[in-house]
Amino acid sequence: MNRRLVTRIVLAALAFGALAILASPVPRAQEDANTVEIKMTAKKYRFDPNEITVKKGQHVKLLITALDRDHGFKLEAFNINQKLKKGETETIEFTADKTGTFPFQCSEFCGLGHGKMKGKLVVGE
Ligand SMILES: [Cu+2]
Repeated sequence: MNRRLVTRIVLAALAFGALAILASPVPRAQEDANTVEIKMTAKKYRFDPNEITVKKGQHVKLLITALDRDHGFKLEAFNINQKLKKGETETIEFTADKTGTFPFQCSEFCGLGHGKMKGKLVVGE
């Protein structure tokens, strides 16, 4: 083997190694440890669960599925107003960066009980 060939093989191996590193999933342990994932359903006229408790600083991931028709999820304190399409699961993410009790409600008129379709988010220390 001549020197040039050896150099090429070494470079190819390095490139392959770099690619393997780039292609491997980036560890997100820090984010994952601080992320709380909550599955919810929405149907006339109720969110289930309708009370969510998290800790301040947590990254909240709500997976909400509207079961019977379109609904909406409005959490004003965190500037969230997401339409929920029937049969689809929407992912809503935010960081609970303040403590308190914050109401949420359906934001898509869904019938006579629409005004009562609400719940609350409790962010504790
Ligand atoms: Cu509604």
